Amino acid sequence: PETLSPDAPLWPEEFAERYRAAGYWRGETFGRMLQERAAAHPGRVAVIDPAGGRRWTYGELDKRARRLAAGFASRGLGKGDRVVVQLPNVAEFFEVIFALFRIGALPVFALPAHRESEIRYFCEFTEAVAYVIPDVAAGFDHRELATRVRAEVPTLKNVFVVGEPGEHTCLADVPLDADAVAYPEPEPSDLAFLQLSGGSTGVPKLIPRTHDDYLYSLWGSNEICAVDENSVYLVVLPAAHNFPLSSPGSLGALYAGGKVVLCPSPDPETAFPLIARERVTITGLVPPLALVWTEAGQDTRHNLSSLDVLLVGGAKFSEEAARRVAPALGCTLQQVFGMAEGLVNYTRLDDPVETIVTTQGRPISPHDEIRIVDDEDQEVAPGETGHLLTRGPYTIRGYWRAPEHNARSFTEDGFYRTGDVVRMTATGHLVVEGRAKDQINRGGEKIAPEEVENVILAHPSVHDVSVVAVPDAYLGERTCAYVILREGAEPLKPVAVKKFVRERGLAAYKVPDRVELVAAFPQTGIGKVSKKDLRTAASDL
Ligand code: J2J
Repeated sequence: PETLSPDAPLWPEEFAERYRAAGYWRGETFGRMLQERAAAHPGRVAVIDPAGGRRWTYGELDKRARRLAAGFASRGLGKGDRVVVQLPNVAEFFEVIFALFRIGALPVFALPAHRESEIRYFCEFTEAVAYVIPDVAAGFDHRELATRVRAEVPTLKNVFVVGEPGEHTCLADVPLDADAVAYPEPEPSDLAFLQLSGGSTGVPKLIPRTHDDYLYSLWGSNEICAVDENSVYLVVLPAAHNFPLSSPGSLGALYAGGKVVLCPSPDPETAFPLIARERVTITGLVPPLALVWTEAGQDTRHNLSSLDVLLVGGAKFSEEAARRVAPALGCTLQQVFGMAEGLVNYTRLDDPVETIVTTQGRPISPHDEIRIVDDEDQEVAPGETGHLLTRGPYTIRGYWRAPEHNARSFTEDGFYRTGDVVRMTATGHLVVEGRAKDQINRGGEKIAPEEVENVILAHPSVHDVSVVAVPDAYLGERTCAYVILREGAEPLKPVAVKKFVRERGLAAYKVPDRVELVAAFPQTGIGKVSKKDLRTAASDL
């Protein structure tokens, strides 16, 4: 029988016991973890934010988190409350999430690129009580968006702003004396936060992760990526994304007592001087960025000699590109194939080069169960390609408040249907061969076609729409929207469709790269739109 929390299915007790007995779930929480690190080495630097030249020690980060936790608690935030956190790569990100971890409130990890459509949905669906934003980031005023969303979402009482608050609350005004307010602490088996799924449906699904399971994924990753107290992790991708957060990411580095350096933008001009100055040892990139860094690394004047490991993942990294990384940047490449739902695979640092450049790694844990199956859920022969299903000590048993999705996305015995098509080599490494889910992977940024289609369908001139992936040399995939206009409708320029999507408040990376007007869609045998034929057509554009 499954252990059911009201909001999400968790691990059945026999599995939870097994993971505890194996020593994977150590009974820690994020709040206590940071407190212990701060007690052990208060003066060691934890977070470096080049903006304002800030260097917070473990002692300072912990003190800030405890003071902010007291302030949040005094404003009525508490255990189980959802708080949408949307911050760029700034030090306050860690102050905020560790404060929320302490009081047991659940950060909902929005990305900086998200706009009104996504944010309103996160706030509404999670019944968020608070929303944390920067004032202006990348030229966008988040305060105005927050004002509109707050007017529409009755649960949303607080908007906390890093910077100039406008009509909202300045985050700097929230902290109180750390002992000013008493609050109950979360248990290790409690939810710690809600992470976002890449999505293949009309609205993004939310991924409930517990302290126990996520902390295991961190120290498990640290062992595999050789992260220890001497490691310096550079956060290049958006800090809230699962990859830079946990594989092994900023939280892995903090777990190990290492340093986290925040990179305000991912280009080599910004990142390389930071690597040289802070002696960065490890970072993670999506494939398109890895290509740019490889190019730039060949003849850079910056000293990158501290860099030991470059993780590349989030989308398939081509073998030829993978071969160029180590020579150009003078570090070891580590491929990582992970997902916010759980399972993370790494090539090992001592794997032969051929394995590192031709596979996407093998699971963190001996208790990660892998099944590769055909369309009828039957296991394929060893080495054959099939659908990847997985179950294990840090892979969720269900999405948050989504019983119908869960019936489809999980097997009856609790395996997660990843939607990825893979094969396993004789050494147990996985090779990603494709994807069965209706998702577009635009250089690591995931797009659910249905979400974009729903927005375009709202245009009065549009009769029908289908969004598909187009192969792209740089991003791997780009998006193309095929549009059928209503009879008698004014012809619609492709730019007008893009503008419409943007104005509806969708993140910029979801705006179709290309729009094609057509009279009809190719159909499958049973009269459904054939996305396969559309993709073939799109690849010839
Ligand atoms: C091919 N496809 C990959 C890879 C992810 C570490 C690294 C990445 C993510 C991530 C993550 C891939 N080759 N190397 O959370 O902790 C595609 C698969 C997968 C989906 C998950 C982490 N690495 N993918 O990308 O939740 O399709 O997590 O199912 O964003 O990205 O996306 P996401």
